[in-house]
Amino acid sequence: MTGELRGGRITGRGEAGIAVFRIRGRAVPDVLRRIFAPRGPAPLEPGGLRIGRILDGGAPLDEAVLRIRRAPDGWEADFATHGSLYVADRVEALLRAEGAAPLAEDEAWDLGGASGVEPGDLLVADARAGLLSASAWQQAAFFLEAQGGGLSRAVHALERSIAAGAPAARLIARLEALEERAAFGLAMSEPPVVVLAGAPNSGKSTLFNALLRESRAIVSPEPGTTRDVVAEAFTCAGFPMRLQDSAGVRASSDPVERLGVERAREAIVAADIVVLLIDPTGDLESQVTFADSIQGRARRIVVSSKADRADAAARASDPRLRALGATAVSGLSGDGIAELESLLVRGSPFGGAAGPRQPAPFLRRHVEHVAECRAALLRGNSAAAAGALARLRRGEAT
Ligand SMILES: Nc1nc2c(ncn2[C@@H]2O[C@H](COP(=O)(O)OP(=O)(O)OP(=O)(O)O)[C@@H](O)[C@H]2O)c(=O)[nH]1
Ligand SMILES: [Mg+2]
Repeated sequence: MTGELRGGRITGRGEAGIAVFRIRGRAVPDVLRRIFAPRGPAPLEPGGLRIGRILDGGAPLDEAVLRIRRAPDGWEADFATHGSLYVADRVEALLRAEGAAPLAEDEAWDLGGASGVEPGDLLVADARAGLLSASAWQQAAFFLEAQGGGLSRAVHALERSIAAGAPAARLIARLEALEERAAFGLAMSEPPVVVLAGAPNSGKSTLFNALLRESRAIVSPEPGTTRDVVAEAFTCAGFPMRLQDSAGVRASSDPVERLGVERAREAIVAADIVVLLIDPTGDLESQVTFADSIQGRARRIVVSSKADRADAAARASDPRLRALGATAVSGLSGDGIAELESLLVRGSPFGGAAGPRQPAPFLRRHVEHVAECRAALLRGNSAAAAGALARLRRGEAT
């Protein structure tokens, strides 16, 4: 890391509103003199923001906003240009022509946010990848905390306690607390799959659209409308989930509908949570039989649909519906949607005691290392336990 100049684009490659570049090293002041023309007469100094133009062979290429700060080996400059492919590629070429070596992974993303974390900490990089793909606010909050070093500091503290010879029972209790939150963390990386299932015409596609708050799936009074499994990312009370609409399950002579029913059955088997719709205005007997057939495969939430209809409300007290613990919901009016969302959160790994600001392992690799550490402590091998945690932070395989 003692090169004269390292640099490159620190935002992802591709067309975008802006592209951000970073250069580091002793040569930064000279390079900036050649490729950046600041607006105004003040010389470039560390501190503050400057507006100016990037120069390509002396001619203006684009406007840029520049920030300079002192770094251990010279200056560090970040600058943002417009994110067109042409401009970004030219800036990359200019930096290469200036002799810039690529930034190391941890230099590229060090925004100064993670305190108490060693450079190159892979848990921070893992969290950053999660943050970049976050689609729900609880998920963003969780990964922001981990990216700020929350999980890394928890792992570091454990390593220090192992080195200090803390009693194994206390260490194991702390590891178990981390493991208890693993399901919560893993669900942030691999959102739980929720499948809407039920008889044809029971209102699955209408509910699908209502939960997504957009008209995504075709709705029609014709039973057997949905054929394929339709999947969408779904934010449930701020938590990330995958929502799937499926074909209504019934015996059919239509070969395409039969394929659809087969896919629906596969989706039900693979689901983390099945929301089973029962249309109280339809034939209850066959729907209850279907409900019984999918008990135990996944978590099941039974919904009594079309709650806005008077004839549906009239059958809400039917003992068969009550025995299934059905919640009344209307995809059409929105009644019961908020209750269904809170049932979904409670039925998912997000429903436990863990919160987004608590450190939790969030990749399978993390969970394996934590388990390896605990197993080593149980064997009385504290060196192996510390090694497992060090590999966890460095991102090495178990
Ligand atoms: N009043 C009322 N009608 C509903 C509601 N949900 C669905 N419907 C009606 O019921 C019919 C079937 O709705 P869909 O949402 O297409 O039902 P589905 O379960 O997806 O049906 P398939 O795809 O055929 O299995 C349509 O005419 C809808 O307008 C509801 O909450 N209230
Ligand atoms: Mg449908």
